[in-house]
Amino acid sequence: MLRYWTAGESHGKTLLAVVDGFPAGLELQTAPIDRDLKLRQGGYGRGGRQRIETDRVEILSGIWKDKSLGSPIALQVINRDYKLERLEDLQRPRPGHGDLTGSIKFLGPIRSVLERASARETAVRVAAGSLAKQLLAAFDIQAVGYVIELGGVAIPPVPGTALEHRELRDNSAIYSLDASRDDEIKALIDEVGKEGDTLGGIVEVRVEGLPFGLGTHAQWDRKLDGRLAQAVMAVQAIKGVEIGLGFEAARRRGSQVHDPIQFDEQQADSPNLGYIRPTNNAGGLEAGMTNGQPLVIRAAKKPISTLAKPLESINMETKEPESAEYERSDVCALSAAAIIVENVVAFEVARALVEKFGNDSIEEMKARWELFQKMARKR
Ligand code: EPS
Repeated sequence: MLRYWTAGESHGKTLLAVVDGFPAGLELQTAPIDRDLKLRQGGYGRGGRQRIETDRVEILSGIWKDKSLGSPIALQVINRDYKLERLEDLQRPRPGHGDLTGSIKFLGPIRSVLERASARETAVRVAAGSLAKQLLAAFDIQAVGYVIELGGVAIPPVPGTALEHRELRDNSAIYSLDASRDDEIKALIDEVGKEGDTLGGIVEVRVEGLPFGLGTHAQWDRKLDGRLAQAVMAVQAIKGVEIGLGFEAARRRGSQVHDPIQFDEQQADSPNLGYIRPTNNAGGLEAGMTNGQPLVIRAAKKPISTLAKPLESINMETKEPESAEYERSDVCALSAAAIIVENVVAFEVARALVEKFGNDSIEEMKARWELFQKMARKR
């Protein structure tokens, strides 16, 4: 089993992820992880914290001569803005944050909850996902996330491969696939920021090169669509997840939803084994398993809950009405969410990959992948 946990507070000493069950023998690089960390810090609308931090990963264990050992891999991203011991508590909980509920649940200070609830923790989730992407890349599986809607303004995705999408995304200040819309969206973020407000939106992740049969129909907690939904929903501020057509499928007739099955001998050697679908409304998943088509998943992110023009709240001591607390924050972190969701999706796909092909060594995984493709081609 491939899994990970994280530790660390937003203004604590460091952020850590322990990745367990990563196969042995894969050459690992820190540069692609650092690139993802930098992307996560970027995007138009980010706040002052990102000018303090220069997130970089350190691989603390599980590696020897640049190759994975098969033992747990500890990843570290140090917080430059370490000041937790000096910070005071908050008295006026921010609506939309974990402040009120967390301080009641744990019978403790708001600070103790907000420090861990903060989206700062996604830095090490990105590091873990980025490591998983190096495993996926060994099988020519590519994941890419981008913004498709911001503050109610649609920026529709364009057709293309994952590599083409990544290039387009990396050329956009918003991380959409259409940089010609950047100025319009930046103006919107500026305007909303001046009003002391925040913006959310929708990101999409596509994963290409997937074989048949990752995940299973056989048990609810091993269905890949369910696991992806959990991983994505567990990203801070995500309030909705859809796969393929998603909610739109509910509005259409069956004939307008399900993807016809065709066969193209020319593609028999690719991971889809030659089975092609003229549409991909299922988003690459049927019965909780990958079906050889690209995986397409979207996530809706609510606007950041720390508002410069705060909403109504109460003072926890006096119970009198007062404006919510304001701490330095971002107007919009949707671009970061495109990177975060890309990486948490990649981790779940990698987890399903090792479940199917084993996680002792990369060499054995590759042999089993080849064998499966050969056997499946005979079906
Ligand atoms: C974040 C770091 C945080 C916030 C943001 C995400 O830094 P600070 O709280 O020191 O300004 O910019 O956190 C939140 C949106 C939140 O709600 O806590 C980061 O690195 O992503």
